[in-house]
Amino acid sequence: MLIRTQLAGANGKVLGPDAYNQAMTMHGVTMIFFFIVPIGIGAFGNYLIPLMIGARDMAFPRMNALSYWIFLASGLFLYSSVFLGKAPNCGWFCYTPLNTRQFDPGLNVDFYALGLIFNGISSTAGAINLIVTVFKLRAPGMSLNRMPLFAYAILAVSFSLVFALPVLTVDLLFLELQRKAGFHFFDVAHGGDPLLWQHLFWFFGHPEVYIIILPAMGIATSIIPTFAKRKMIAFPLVALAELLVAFIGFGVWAHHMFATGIATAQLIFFAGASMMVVIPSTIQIFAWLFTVNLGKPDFRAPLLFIGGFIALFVIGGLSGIMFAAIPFDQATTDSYFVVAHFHFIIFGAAVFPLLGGMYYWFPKVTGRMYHEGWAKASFWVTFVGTMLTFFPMHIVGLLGMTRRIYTYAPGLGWEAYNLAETIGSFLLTVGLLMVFGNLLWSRFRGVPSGPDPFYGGTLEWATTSPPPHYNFAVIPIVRSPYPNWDREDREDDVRRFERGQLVLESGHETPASTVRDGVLDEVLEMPSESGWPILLAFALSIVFIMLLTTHYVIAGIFIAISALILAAWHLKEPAEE
Ligand code: HEM
Ligand SMILES: [Cu+2]
Repeated sequence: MLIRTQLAGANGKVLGPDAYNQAMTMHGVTMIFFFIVPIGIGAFGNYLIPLMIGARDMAFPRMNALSYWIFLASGLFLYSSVFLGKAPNCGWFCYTPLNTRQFDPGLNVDFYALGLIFNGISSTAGAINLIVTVFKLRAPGMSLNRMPLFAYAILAVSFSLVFALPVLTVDLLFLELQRKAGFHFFDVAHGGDPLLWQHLFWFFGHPEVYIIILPAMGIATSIIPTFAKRKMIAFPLVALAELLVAFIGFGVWAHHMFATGIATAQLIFFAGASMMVVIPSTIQIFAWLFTVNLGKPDFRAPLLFIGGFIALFVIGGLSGIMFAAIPFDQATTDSYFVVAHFHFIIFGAAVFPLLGGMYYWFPKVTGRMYHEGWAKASFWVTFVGTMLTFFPMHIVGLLGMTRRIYTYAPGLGWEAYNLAETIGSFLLTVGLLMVFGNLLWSRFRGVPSGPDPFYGGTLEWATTSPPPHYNFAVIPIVRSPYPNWDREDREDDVRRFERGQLVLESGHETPASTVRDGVLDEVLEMPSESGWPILLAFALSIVFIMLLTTHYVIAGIFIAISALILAAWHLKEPAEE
């Protein structure tokens, strides 16, 4: 909002150039690494996956805690730079040579590099945890072709994180070694290459955009069947499309580098691959639309947000395909047309399903209903605000406004569009406050919802609202992708509970099953509460602070302490005793 206020008119005086660079960079870095990725896998993934697959917990509960504490610690680490006035100021992709000590000598870039390496540990551990949970902790009978589409989306995201994040970590490591120890990875004069930074960054960066959107696609495939009152059409194709989006996403990174002078003969492959992404994306769009049209849609707030998502995703997707055409990209790269494109995709196609998902699963999380009328109003205000904020950016971009400028001169024909964008962003803010206000109010005043107010098809609706910490009193047996609609099986759960079958009530037990067919394999004894994760996160925070302030000996000591904590963590697992 600071950025938008500064750009509302020509010659803005709200932020000076350095303050603007810090605000713009922190907007991008926070939104990508500390909001949209963690809310997808860390919040929705963590909360829903065990419930949807009929498990009692994630595969590695203590590593899960570690992921959370490192997420928090790395966020505090990075945000301390804001209060020190030394926040990253090089843009969210922080290109070289701007990121070198010669051009950015302060701690700003070191906060960026070390903060993201630190944060990467959390996401990588979280991704591994989700992969093992989805593959090994599904309820008996939940074979891969009966797994919820949300789980497919989360699986695709987690594999993308595991393959993409190490590349970013290496790139950031190279940067810190060049800044602190005089290495020459990106230094032409000593045989390095500034484009290496971009290749490594976007090899991570493009899959990152699918890591952002796939949880949202997973939420859409959960909400649509419930409110269309029918199963998703082409289930296997939609599952495959979710995986394909992630896979193709690893072969397009150089479309961010169409204007760097790389030979066209090389670029055309990336242009072709970028166009190919349309196929799995459109398969999903048509499957969503046909399922709604062939069903009996009930446009309650969650489905409305999904409707908004589809409309904004199509607008953002259409401008995306335009960039795959190299000449068009070379004319518009780094203009506000790009900023418009990725906000339609990120805000429209990722945030809207997240907001719809908050409304959809609110009754499950709290046991209370949100206010439907207020929710519908919050949708329309947010939708109109989104269109007004980001659509004019297309036009002012084509009129030549480049991104990252902290102000502009009058008389270029940009004022009206920027003013509209800023008014839109305030309207959008009102919409978001209405969503959160509704949820906060309903948390205390909402009418009781019961376990299954919308009659959803997946397993989270088969247990109480809120669910007990062990999720299911009796482990459900699954025979279709929509087990909660298999009423007979759910009634059989009660009978099995009375007979004590698959109740698993001694200690911390959860079933494990085979990867493909979901056949009950063994019963796992899960670890119990532990202080090791928070202790390890704390020790690692000291390591990163010492690396930032170049106290390498103390950093070494705390690396040793972290290793000791990790060893102790595995020595005395109470469960085994
Ligand atoms: C809430 C409403 C939002 C508004 C009003 C907004 C506004 C803006 C503006 C005006 C810029 C361009 C800054 C410039 O080039 O100088 C920008 C950049 C950016 N935004 Fe947003 N944005 C919003 C939401 C989001 C969300 C939800 C995400 C991602 C989850 C996001 C990610 C980014 C990124 C990555 C950049 C690029 C920063 C850079 O150039 O380094 N934005 N945003
Ligand atoms: Cu890309």
